[in-house]
Amino acid sequence: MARGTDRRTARALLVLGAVVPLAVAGCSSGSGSASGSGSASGGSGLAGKSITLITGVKSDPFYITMTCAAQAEAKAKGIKFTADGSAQWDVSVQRPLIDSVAAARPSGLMISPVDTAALTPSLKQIQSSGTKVALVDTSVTDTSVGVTRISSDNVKGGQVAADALAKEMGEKGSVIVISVKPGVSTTDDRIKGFTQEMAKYPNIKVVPTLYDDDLPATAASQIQSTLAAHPDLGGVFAGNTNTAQGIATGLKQANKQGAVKVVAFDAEPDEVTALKANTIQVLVAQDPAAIGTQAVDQLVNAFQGKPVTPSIGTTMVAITSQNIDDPAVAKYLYKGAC
Ligand code: T6T
Repeated sequence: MARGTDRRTARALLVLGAVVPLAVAGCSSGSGSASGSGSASGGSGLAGKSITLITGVKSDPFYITMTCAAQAEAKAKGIKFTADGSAQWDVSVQRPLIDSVAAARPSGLMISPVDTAALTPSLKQIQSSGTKVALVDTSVTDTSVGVTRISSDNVKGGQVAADALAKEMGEKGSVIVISVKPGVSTTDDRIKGFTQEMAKYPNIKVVPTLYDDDLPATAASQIQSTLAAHPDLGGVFAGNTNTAQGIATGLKQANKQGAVKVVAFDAEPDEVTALKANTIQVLVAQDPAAIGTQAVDQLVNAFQGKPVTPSIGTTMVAITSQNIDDPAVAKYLYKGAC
């Protein structure tokens, strides 16, 4: 495809989700867990302020990218910054991290709660003790939690995934969604948008969604059993990174790569490799760096008594083999380290 066409494709797709001015994300050193401190002057109202970030899964490049950007932004503002994340997508694993924040009482908490309800009481307690809470990526149902919520428009991302997958499948055949687990705001919204949009394609049958607990090995075996049960399986929507990795592995093991079309959320390095190998056809990439940067900025506003934006949507882009090398797409590719 001609370079000019690539550029038009990328630009057209950049309007996914709310279009907001994006800050340039920077990185210092470190990996998924990070800390650093700066020296805010007393006059800025930021002296002694601190932010802690707790991500969904520490080793996930989506959250590593968010952490790198947040760390750099906090450093630029002269704010002490620490980050940690769950070892896996599980309430019982994330809860002790939240408990330690409750004890440390930082000025600000950025958190990606792994469940829409289970962690709400702890977050409300932290908030009532004076810590300003920013929900980043995932959120909780109780709208009293968080001075700001920053994420992609995940319903929209699911709709885009459905249209892209329907096109890849020639608008016929069976399709399945494999996702993390029920009760996760982001992935629930993706499934909602996907299912609504797929209803527009009468010759595509959507079989019941499967959940892999964010475990690639589970997704790999689920796609293989789905292939056995639905020989006309033409497409899969992978709800996130780990799911996509597992599906790519499972399809390769079944020698079905390229034959069964895959649209996946996110753009971590292994997914990009699978896209280039045509095991995955479309990636709906988010902008985790923008989420991290803007959350720090909003917390700083809260610390300084300035207006805080309660809800911010960050952009996404649909990446294909046609636009993967376009410079406009580069900033949406996730990092494995800062
Ligand atoms: O898709 C992202 C994130 O948006 C979601 O909430 C959980 O999974 C990821 O971290 C990717 O693995």
